Order: sequence, then C-alpha cells, then structure tokens
Amino acid sequence: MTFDSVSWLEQARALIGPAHVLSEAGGDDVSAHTRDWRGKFQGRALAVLRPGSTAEVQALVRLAARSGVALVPQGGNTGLCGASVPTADGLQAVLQLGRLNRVREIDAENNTATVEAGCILQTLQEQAAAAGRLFPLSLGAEGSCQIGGNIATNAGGVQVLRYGNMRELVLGLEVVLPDGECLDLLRGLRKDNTGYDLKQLFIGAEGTLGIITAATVKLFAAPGAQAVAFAGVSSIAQAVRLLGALRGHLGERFTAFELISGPAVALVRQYFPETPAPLSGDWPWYVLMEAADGGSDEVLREALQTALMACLEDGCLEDVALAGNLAQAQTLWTLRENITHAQQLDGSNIKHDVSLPISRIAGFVEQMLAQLPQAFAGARPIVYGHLGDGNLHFNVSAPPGVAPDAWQRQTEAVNQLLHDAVVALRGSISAEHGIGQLKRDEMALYKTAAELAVMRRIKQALDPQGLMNPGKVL
Ligand code: FAD
Ligand code: 2HG
Ligand code: ZN
Repeated sequence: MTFDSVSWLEQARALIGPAHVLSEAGGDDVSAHTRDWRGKFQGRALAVLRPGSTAEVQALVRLAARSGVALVPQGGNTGLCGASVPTADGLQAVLQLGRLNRVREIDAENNTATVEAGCILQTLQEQAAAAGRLFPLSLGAEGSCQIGGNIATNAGGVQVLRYGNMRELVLGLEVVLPDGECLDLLRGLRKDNTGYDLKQLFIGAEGTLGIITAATVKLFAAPGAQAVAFAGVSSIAQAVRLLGALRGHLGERFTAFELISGPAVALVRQYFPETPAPLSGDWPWYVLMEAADGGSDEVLREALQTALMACLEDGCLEDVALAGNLAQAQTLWTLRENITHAQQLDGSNIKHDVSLPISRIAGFVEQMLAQLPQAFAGARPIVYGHLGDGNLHFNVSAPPGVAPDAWQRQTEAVNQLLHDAVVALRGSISAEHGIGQLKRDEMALYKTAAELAVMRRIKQALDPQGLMNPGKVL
C-alpha cells in the first residue's frame, strides 16, 4: 500500500488544528525546523507538528504508530549533534514541543517546579527567581533551548560543578511512549526506591525512546551573592592545581570553573570587538570562576579575593582580576558565552566535547597540541570548556585558506586522532552534547559490544517499530 501524505496531513490537522500542521507541500516555510543550529545537517520534513497539550501529543504519536511515520521530537533546535532535525528523505515528521510551554507549578516548600517540555530554559530560570528560588541549569543557548531538549540531551553547562547536569536536576517526568500511552512519572520526590527508576531511560536518550511532555525539576535557594573572577595561568596543570585549591577554600560556594585558551579569548575579541581585555597581560590559558551563596556580595567577594591571593602565593595562578560588580561579572560571562558564536562566525570548525578524569586533562591537551599540527598543518585548536567537570571543547578550526567543505572532510581523521587518545585514557567522546547523527557511527566504534547490545534491547523493547527519532544515537 502506498503512503498517502495528503490524507496523513489531513488526519494530523484534524487532531491538532490546521494552523499547527506546517508542511512544504502546504506552502509553509519549515526551514527553521529542518536545519540544525550549525547548518551542518539539512533534512526535509513530511510535516512540522505543533501539538498544544499532552493529549494532542498522544493523538499524534498514535497516528504515527498506525501509519508507520517516524517522529523527530524537537525543542529549541539548538543541539550540536544533528539530533533534532529529520533525515533527508522527507518521510519523517518533526514534533515541535514549543506550544507546551507552561510552568505548571512552583512548589516553593518542596523546592520543585513542574514544567512542560516546551518551556524555554530562561523562562523557567526567571519564574524560579520570581519565587525566590534558583533553577541552576545555565548554558549559552538558554534563551532558546527548551526543558524537554535539555532533558533529552542531559545538558550540562556552566554550573555542573555545584549543581550537577540535567539528570541530577530531574525528579519526575511525563513521557508519551511510542504506542501513545502516557507514562506519568511526575513525582517531586528526592527518595523513591520503588523498582527501576524509569525516568532515567528518557534522560539523555535524545528522543529515541519517547516524547517528554513535562518534568518535575529541583529548585534551590536563590543565592543572594555572586562573585566572579578571571585568572591567567601558564598551563592547564596550573589551572588544575587552582581548581583543587579553590575547592578547599570555597567548598559548596564554588559554582563554576571554566577554562578558556588564549586563542579562544582572541577569537571572541576579534568578532566581538567591544569585549574588553580581561587582564592587562596575555596568558596561554585563562580561568573564569564563580562563587555564590546566600550572604552579601561584599563578604563573598572578600572571601574569593582572600582565596585567590592565597592561590597566587602558592603558585596556582599568575594574575587575577575580580569583578567589582554585577556588570563586570556579566561582561566576563559574555566573553565565555560568545566563544561558540565567534567560532561559528570565523568559519568551519570540527567540534569535540570530551571528558576525562581531571587528573589526565593537562597531559591529554599537551599531547594533542603537539600532535595536531604534525597531522594537520595550520589547524587552529580553540580549546575551552568546563574544566571543573573534566569536560573540554577541543574544537579545531580550519587552517587559514582551507575551504569549509574541505575541512569538514577531515572530520573523521581529526576525530580519530583526538578520540582514540580520549578513549585510551578512559574518557568519553561526548560529555554533554550527545550523539545524534554526528557521533552515531563513532560511538559504535568505542562502546563495547555488550553496551551496544543492551542499548539496542532497550530501544527494541520500548520502540519496536523504530519510529522515535530513527537514525540518531543507534
Ligand atoms: P533540540 O536541539 O531541539 O533537541 C535536542 C535533542 O533532544 C534531539 O534529539 C531531540 O529529538 C530531543 N528532544 C527535544 N525535545 C524533546 C522532547 N520533548 N522529548 C524527547 N526528546 C526531545 N549544551 C550543553 O550541554 N552545555 C552547554 O554549555 C551548551 N552550550 C551551548 C551554547 C550554544 C551557543 C548552543 C547553540 C548550544 C549549546 N549547547 C550546550 C547545546 C544545546 O543547547 C543543548 O543540547 C540543549 O539541551 C538542547 O536543547 P533544545 O531544546 O534546543 O533541543
Ligand atoms: C559551551 O560550553 C557549549 O559553550 C558549546 O557546550 C561548545 O560550541 C561548542 O563547541
Ligand atoms: Zn559546553
């Protein structure tokens, strides 16, 4: 029997209303939903479906299951692994969650929020703040990424050091399973040992096991005080010593520790010329760090300054500047958050998102900085990331004069150099961005046969028709 797309679109329109079913065939511009943030993956969609409730998601999933149409869940489409866009055959439908965007409840006493999957991360942060609470997940795309996407990628960001990644922030989930049934796991409990912890399956699954429609997440006391500093260090080994020393000095108040290479700072200042030089001298590496607590800014700033002076005396840093106020702190954070944009503006780069035991990172980076130029003349490493979590973005920009396409064709060879070294050190080739289409084949190279077999069995058990984001992860 041939597939009748006209009748399928009619059925979808009947379920969620004609205004919420977009299609190229119907003359709609769906380009924002078929191309990933980097412009690396261009797909085509049978339709872009925009349900407005969990019941509508269920109805669409049942329609898809009846007709054998694959669904690609999509949040803010800011993912960096091509997981949120359809393949090129035009047979998959994008399930865009953006209309499910309510914060259903903030339970201040329980320190939890129950929020729909399509809620923008920044909106949740703001609503938590209005209730005197903190939702701590924080990343450069927070103005457009959505909670469902954050959960499906197990997002990290810049406060993992203190609060953990998304997995550690999720207490409960509501998920529409591939057969359309709604699995209600929306419990705001910090202790619950009643059998398998099913919600964990969907966190980090990149939409391959079901559609997340809502979540109950942890909130924290809003920190009244924040102190930010920017240090210059002569090596990553020195930065690692600084990290250890600050852990001792600051304890629970220590919220962020971001490593930024000299070339990364230079790139941001080139493309965002309003960015001030963070320190008077130039250093090969810099660290952006933050502390927060419930006291006053002045007291916290003084505590951070005392700690940093002790670190300077102990040879854990070379130079340091403390932000004197919120505006200066924000300027330093903007520098950090603009690195991805600066690299994007600069042209083609091959991204890496690796994690290693912190004790092995300095050796790994030195080894790579020595080997890369030998293997790829002129390649420009732009290294930065969440050193406090053992997670670095070892991105490699194209050598001057090399065309973007030609550089992208080197991806496999560059990846092999880096990822073989990472795996030899028992690290991971994807610390926070996920697998998607970008790293699917590579993941299969590095995982054991036993790991892959268990993953496939889970996929088969939950999604026997293979309609949830096929072609991604596995
Ligand atoms: P999308 O890109 O839309 O989707 C990502 C994946 O989740 C896809 O597999 C999709 O199918 C699935 N999905 C989306 N919604 C659902 C749902 N409701 N149910 C089931 N599956 C779903 N990431 C970090 O971890 N740390 C960072 O510091 C960071 N910084 C970034 C900075 C910039 C400038 C950019 C562009 C990206 C950054 N990212 C970072 C990557 C990205 O923002 C995160 O992966 C984010 O969590 C994706 O959310 P999204 O809503 O855009 O998801
Ligand atoms: C970050 O830490 C993000 O800024 C994006 O994870 C990293 O663009 C990148 O490679
Ligand atoms: Zn990151």
